[in-house]
Amino acid sequence: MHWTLLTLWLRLVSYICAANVDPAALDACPGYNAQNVKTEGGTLTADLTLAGEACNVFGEDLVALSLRVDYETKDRIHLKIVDANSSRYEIPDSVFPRPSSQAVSPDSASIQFNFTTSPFTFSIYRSSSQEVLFSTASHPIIFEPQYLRVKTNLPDNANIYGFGEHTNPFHLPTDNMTLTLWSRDSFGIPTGTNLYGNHPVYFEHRTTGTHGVFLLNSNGMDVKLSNTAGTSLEYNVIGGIMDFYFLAGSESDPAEVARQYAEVVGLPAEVAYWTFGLHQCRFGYKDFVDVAGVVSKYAAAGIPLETMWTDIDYMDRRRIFTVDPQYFPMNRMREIVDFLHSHDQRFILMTDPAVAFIPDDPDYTPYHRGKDLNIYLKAVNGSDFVALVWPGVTVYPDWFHPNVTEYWTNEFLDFYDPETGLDIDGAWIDMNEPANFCNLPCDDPFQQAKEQNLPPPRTNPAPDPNAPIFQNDSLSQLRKRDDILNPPYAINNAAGALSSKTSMTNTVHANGLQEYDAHNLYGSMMSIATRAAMLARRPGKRTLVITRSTFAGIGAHVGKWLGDNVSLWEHYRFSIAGMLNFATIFQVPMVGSDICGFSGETTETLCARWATLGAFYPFMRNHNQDTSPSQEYYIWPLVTQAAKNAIDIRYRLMDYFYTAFHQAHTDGTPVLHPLWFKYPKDANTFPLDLQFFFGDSILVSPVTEEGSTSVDIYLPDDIFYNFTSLAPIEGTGSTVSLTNVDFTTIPVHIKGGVVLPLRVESAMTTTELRTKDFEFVVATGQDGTASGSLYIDDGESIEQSQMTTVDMSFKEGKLDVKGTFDFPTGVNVARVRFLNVEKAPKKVKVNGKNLGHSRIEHDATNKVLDVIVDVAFDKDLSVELS
Ligand SMILES: *[C@@H]1O[C@H](CO)[C@@H](O)[C@H](O)[C@H]1NC(C)=O
Ligand SMILES: *[C@@H]1O[C@H](CO)[C@@H](O)[C@H](O)[C@H]1NC(C)=O
Ligand SMILES: *[C@@H]1O[C@H](CO)[C@@H](O)[C@H](O)[C@H]1NC(C)=O
Ligand SMILES: *[C@@H]1O[C@H](CO)[C@@H](O)[C@H](O)[C@H]1NC(C)=O
Ligand SMILES: *[C@@H]1O[C@H](CO)[C@@H](O)[C@H](O)[C@H]1NC(C)=O
Ligand SMILES: *[C@@H]1O[C@H](CO)[C@@H](O)[C@H](O)[C@H]1NC(C)=O
Ligand SMILES: *[C@@H]1O[C@H](CO)[C@@H](O)[C@H](O)[C@H]1NC(C)=O
Ligand SMILES: CC(=O)N[C@H]1CO[C@H](CO)[C@@H](O)[C@@H]1O
Repeated sequence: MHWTLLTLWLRLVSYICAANVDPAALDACPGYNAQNVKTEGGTLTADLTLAGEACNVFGEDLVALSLRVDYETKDRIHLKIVDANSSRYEIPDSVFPRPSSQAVSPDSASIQFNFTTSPFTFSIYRSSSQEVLFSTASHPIIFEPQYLRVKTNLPDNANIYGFGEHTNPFHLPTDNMTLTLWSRDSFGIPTGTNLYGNHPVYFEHRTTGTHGVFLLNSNGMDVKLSNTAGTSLEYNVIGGIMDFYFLAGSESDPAEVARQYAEVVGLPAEVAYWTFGLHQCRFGYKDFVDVAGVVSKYAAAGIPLETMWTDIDYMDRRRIFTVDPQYFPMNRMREIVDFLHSHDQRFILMTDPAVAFIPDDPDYTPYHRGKDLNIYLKAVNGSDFVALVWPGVTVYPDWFHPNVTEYWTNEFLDFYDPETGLDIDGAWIDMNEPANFCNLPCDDPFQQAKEQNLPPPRTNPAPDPNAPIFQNDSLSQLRKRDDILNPPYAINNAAGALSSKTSMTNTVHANGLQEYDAHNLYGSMMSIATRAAMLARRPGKRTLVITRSTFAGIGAHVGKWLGDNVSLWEHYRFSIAGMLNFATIFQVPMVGSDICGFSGETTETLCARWATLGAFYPFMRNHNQDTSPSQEYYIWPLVTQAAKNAIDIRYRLMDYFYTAFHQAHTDGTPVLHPLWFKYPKDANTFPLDLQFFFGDSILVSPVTEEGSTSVDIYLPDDIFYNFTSLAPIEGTGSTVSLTNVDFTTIPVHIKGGVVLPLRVESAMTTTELRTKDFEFVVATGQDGTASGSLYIDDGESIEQSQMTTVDMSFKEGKLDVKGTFDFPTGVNVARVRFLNVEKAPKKVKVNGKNLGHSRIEHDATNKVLDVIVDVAFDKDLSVELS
């Protein structure tokens, strides 16, 4: 048989196998017997030996395994099963540093490991209630060279959240659901397919508590949720080892499991204050005049633009670390960056990993420097592996290579040099799955580059190199495997074969690892290298790096945008679930979706609604595709107004959100919360993914249908306040219909029980915003009290020497604002507004002194008491009503 035919035939057979393996056949596998069980303190070890005749479903069953269980903290059990006879691929510690173990005694632990010996099955249960959280009972473990299976029983209608990246509902259907983890350039983010990033973690919520399970494994996998023969969750993994972290979570506070997950994957990086400002981007800005024009037009429309971005258009023939000399000449681009910086605005550019492969062009030095340092990923025969990306034929940096950090950092220092190059404020990295346009078998990438017209020639005329810009400046104001290309168990990769549209799985890293194992880490490793390069450019300052492909733990380094979506209502709605996955579960809080949609054609009303929803994404960026019509906010009057209204709310809340982000960086508390995080006993909240909390207390409930001005929202049994009127609304645990929701507004409620710190007004830049006075809004809860906190620092240094940390609390008619005021804010507390106040009090004392009546106003309709305080915000403050 011809070689390729044989391969095809084998591939076909393997697909059929994967598709047709009867779950019952897997459950009939022999499993393992546990022997030689030893316990010492919080550690248990055992030998596992195959318990019967091998079933060899996707290869030969390993005969001997080793089990090790560690009670690492009182809330975390680490369970590891490896091949007893030889070492297998495990994620290198350099990429994923393991959390340290406190080696606690099982007696003090809130979850317990339990097991049977023959066959070996295990369960994890809650110590307090003995409730079983994870159990492999009646599902034997299968461990073959390229197929690992672990399956747990779940309660009926289990509430499972996480795994990813995916475009499914936040509350995962348990009915016949396959979640595939294999980084993929997934244009259009089709529902039910594997997307860019890989986060093998889930949280399960019950009215009795919330726990989490993380499988530390970077190999391709299918996670299956099924309702046939009881509800179950099954891991089908094509390599690596079984390396589980079980997180106890808590019986009352769902956010606890998020904090425990952060202990395993790392706390999210703190970002600079400015990064919460508005970002504008598109693919298809034609030249520098176009880019400058967008900046001017935002200014002219009075919409606060914080950061201007440019996609690959700026590059010379789409080669990284170049500018097109005619369309985006360096001197004019530098003028734009200088202009932005002199107006307290910022600039960000796209950098892809793939380096144009043009050995005969001595002028393209980024290629040659990489070649000299030998940092390119290698094909099996040892030559540099070539792929096809935007510039045509390319090579990929190997992020495991010992010289790669030097290479990448130097290219950044050189091209982004503030004196001679482009002084960017953040970095945007893309195509790092890594993406490859070459169709398998990809035996002639040069030919395919021609067929695909890569890089495409520019069709628009070049601009006048001296064209004036910024005229309307209103701002001046390694292991041998049988088949590494087509393993016997074919995961449900939407791109087909594992190597399709990416690097070949048999390519080899400098440390000997193959892409088969390390593929899912590529984008994360590029992220880490890029952050290091950015920190080298501006030592000591926080940076912003936004990536497409991710792996567990990457939030400690970078942020993420949700990829190439479409201007569809479905994607507008989905963006909330996508964001909740990253911000709430995966510990990647700096996340957002392309506002108004990346591809396709947005409508005025969709873009208006999306501008308002996007104001509550942690990362707020309008971005679209070169083939789509422009969608900057100033294009339509309705969108301009919608954007202004929502950005006004966001900017006034920016210190509240910055405080939430600081908290996330400190202990892993999520910056966004699904409703069930706040109402864990209210089962009505479990499926909700069209409403969410921005920070702890701002409930966002967008309109979700085209053309509609109404929306049915759920209000739990609690007190809420209309953010605009500040009037109280009693939630009763039922649906409330909101009507006449204008296209320029978005329903926002304050959850009772909070003292919110707000800036009294918004501003055109975040720098200006920081000069505005504060006001406190006291929104009491059902028990009549309220509390909150506020953290302020210089907004950009990694190490802070002066910080203002304030706690606000209200009870029995008295608001106390107490803390340390080391960071000089230079602003006042202008006023305090007390909500749900029926009658004006007789007296109001500020710091113990009576306040004149002219400074007190009571709005009986909305029950708001407005107290003009006007004191410097540099010491403790009390406001007493009597
Ligand atoms: C592996 O190790 C076990 C005992 O640790 C032994 O019984 C077995 O024969 C070894 N060899 C292979 C190929 O599994
Ligand atoms: C622990 O496992 C044993 C053996 O299967 C079982 O009898 C016992 O009920 C389990 N304990 C808990 C709390 O699940
Ligand atoms: C399960 O889902 C797959 C893929 O979507 C589909 O082909 C299959 O028919 C479904 N099976 C059942 C029992 O619904
Ligand atoms: C600048 O203003 C002029 C005159 O008002 C107008 O024709 C032009 O389109 C504006 N340019 C930009 C980039 O806004
Ligand atoms: C690193 O780069 C140097 C050239 O500067 C080269 O001699 C060396 O071989 C490279 N290291 C590796 C491991 O390729
Ligand atoms: C290695 O293989 C690639 C194709 O996979 C081929 O283009 C290249 O010429 C080979 N290099 C050597 C040194 O054989
Ligand atoms: C909030 O108050 C504003 C101003 O009174 C009103 O227009 C809006 O409809 C109210 N929103 C909700 C959700 O009740
Ligand atoms: C959910 C959804 O509509 N996905 C679509 C996104 O766009 C791609 C490509 O245009 C479609 O294939 C998906 O169905």
